[in-house]
Amino acid sequence: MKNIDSIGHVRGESIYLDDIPVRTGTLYALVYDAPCAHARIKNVDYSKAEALPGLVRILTHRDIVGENEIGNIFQDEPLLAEDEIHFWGMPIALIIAESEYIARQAKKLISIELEELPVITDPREARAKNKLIAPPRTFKMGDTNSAWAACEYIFEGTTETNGQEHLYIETQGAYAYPTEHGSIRISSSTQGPTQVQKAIAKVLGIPMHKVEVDVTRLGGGFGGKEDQATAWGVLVALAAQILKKPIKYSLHRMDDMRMTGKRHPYSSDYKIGLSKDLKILAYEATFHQNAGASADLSPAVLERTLFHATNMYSVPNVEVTAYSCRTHLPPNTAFRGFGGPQGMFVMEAAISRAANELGIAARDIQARNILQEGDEFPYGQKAEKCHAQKVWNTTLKHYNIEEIEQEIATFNSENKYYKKGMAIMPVCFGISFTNTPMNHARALVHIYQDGSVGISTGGVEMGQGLNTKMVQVAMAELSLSAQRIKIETTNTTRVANTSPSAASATADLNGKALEQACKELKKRLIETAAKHLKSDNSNITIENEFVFNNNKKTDIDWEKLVQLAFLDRVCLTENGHYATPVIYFDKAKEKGHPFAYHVYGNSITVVTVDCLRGRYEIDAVKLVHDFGKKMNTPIDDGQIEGGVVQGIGWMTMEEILYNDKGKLLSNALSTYKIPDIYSVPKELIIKNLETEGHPLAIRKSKAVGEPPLMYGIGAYFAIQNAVKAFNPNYTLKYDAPFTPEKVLMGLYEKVEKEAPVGAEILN
Ligand code: MTE
Ligand code: LUZ
Ligand code: MOS
Repeated sequence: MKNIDSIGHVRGESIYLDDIPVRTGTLYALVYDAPCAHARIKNVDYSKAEALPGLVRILTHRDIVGENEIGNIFQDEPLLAEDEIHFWGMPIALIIAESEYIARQAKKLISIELEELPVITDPREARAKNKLIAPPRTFKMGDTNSAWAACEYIFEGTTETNGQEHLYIETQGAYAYPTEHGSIRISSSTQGPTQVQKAIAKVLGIPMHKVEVDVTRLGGGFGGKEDQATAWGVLVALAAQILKKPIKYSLHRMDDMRMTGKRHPYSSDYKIGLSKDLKILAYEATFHQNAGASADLSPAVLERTLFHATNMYSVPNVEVTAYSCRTHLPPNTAFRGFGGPQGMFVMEAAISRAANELGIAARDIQARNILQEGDEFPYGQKAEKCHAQKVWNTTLKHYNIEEIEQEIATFNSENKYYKKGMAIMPVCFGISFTNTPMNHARALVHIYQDGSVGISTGGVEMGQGLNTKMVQVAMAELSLSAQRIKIETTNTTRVANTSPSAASATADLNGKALEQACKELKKRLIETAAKHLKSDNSNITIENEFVFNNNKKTDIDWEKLVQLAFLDRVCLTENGHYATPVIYFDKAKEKGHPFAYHVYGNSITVVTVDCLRGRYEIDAVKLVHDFGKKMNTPIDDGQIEGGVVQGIGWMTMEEILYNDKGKLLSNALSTYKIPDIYSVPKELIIKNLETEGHPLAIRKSKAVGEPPLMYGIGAYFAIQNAVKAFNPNYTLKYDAPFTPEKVLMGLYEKVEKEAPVGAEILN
């Protein structure tokens, strides 16, 4: 089935926040944000700005009736700065004007007096100064201390992974207007409507039932709107409450890049020990997460790093510790993979390092340590329905790894200034919010008198194809055609207390709730049919919009059936509720069964490095992915393609830079390079691993949103191998992204100066 949004998107008819027609009298908001990263505010002078014609009001923390607090996991994040600034871009005041242009003019007229304070941007420095968001966490299995003695080889090192800007096409934004009885209605570009509702209620000092949050769809979220859409929603709601006017705020791209958090940079240490026959006997790692100025989702991200520290390998002795370090950067947040990629990079770096030292291929170590059915993860869950070995073998066989390696060797021996490199990147990703209480959802289904169906769920469409999958679920459960089904906006008054659309679990959780609701409605309709046909419920089926009695088609079609039920006063509305069974986690022991299931995959990445320029191309990413019983090929393959390219961007070109004063230097698309059409692998082949699918996945079709991003990690190691092929003196470094500048430096690191490189070409 095609994505139900395709035609609307192509015609420009799909509605995003900025497409909502504005009401008469709408005013425009703009944040006045901190011009430094850490300081005490001595005085802010708004008087010149306030005198500007068309300026309506400037709001500060003093205007807040409720609490000046939007922190979610921890209450450590003021909406508007009070006495102290914690990061460059921290909101200080909200300018409200008759137009965005006037608001921008007014912003220039505000002046501030500050007493600057020391700035920390480095997580290791924060740890040394004991600036932690929360106490560190350790996952432990076996006993690494005694295992080292049994190891033939031990290697230690450090790694760095940088942040990543979400660059959703639609920037953050919200539009609020007051309704009656002191209530407020907000359209928000958020992955978490309930989170926005809750924070508004708290800041405005009103109950949640007075706040209605509505979301049609997002122009991308990628985790950046899981928690960080909240501030903008609260700000416009606050202004609407005070001014009793509709207030709109849609962020300028550069404001969004400056003020919002990104993927967490990590600085990590590893120690890996292997037996003579390359079995990984012990693995230790210490992760320093750069959380930024407040907690946001950092503790949850940190935990997912620990959960994925050993990726798709079985290691008997593991001890991994993670520190969430408070710095003066914008609070970092969820980003596709949610700490998982950061953890897996360190493991792959350790393997790469060991392989290089031993003069073997990384895949010799990888192959020897693949997770097996029944193996225990360091967090206590056992690998069940484990496809790790199958996905590994299928990849190597299907794509003929020996042939790929031979081709690369031949190419490299025949070419002096172009070198190819290859890497294998397996992925094992756990599906469920690691915080067990978040794994639930609801769906509200109305069957209208004419037989058409309206569905509301708690899930947010952000380009991942959720709504199409929800249509497919209802079609299957009610035996209906797609045209009869409409997916409504996501609205807190129709579906309440939702978890954000995240953790790749949205289709599973909301789809299962929807299945539940449809099953109940179908039961009622079958009872109606049985009554009218004077038959037994068990004899009735509904197929292709017709009632069958004892497998014989009757003259009752769907519309007639709904009419009969309506006249019989049968309830044609149902609310389904689903909570993932089986899962639990004991944080005191750091053991449990946190995931409904795991997604497995494996990929081969081949690159060509231009050894004169340091540029590279991704020749191919060939992968085998465990989709389960795939319910929508175009959508799921699209998720893989997008995830792979986003992962390659993180690993190779997207370089977030702050100066030591905490100012974002990569603050625009001219200074922050994201993948374009030329960055896409020349060949991207997706093979479906044939399996049964998983009963806890929606229609046995496994979650696919985040896992593919981690295939992109292969690009780092493939480029590294190509650099090594050109320059044997190059010392392996694990400092992502591997930008063309770093590649060039690596190519000529410690190279003897005989003739200028490329001289013979010039001659
Ligand atoms: N795909 C598109 N097109 N846009 C997005 O914003 N977000 C990703 C992934 N794929 C995203 C996307 C992230 S971070 C997650 S968690 C999942 O989609 C969320 O959707 P799901 O739970 O339905 O997979
Ligand atoms: N969000 C969250 C997530 O709150 N918990 C999670 O485990 C998670 N995992 C991935 C992405 N977002
Ligand atoms: Mo995705 S990082 O769970 O929004």
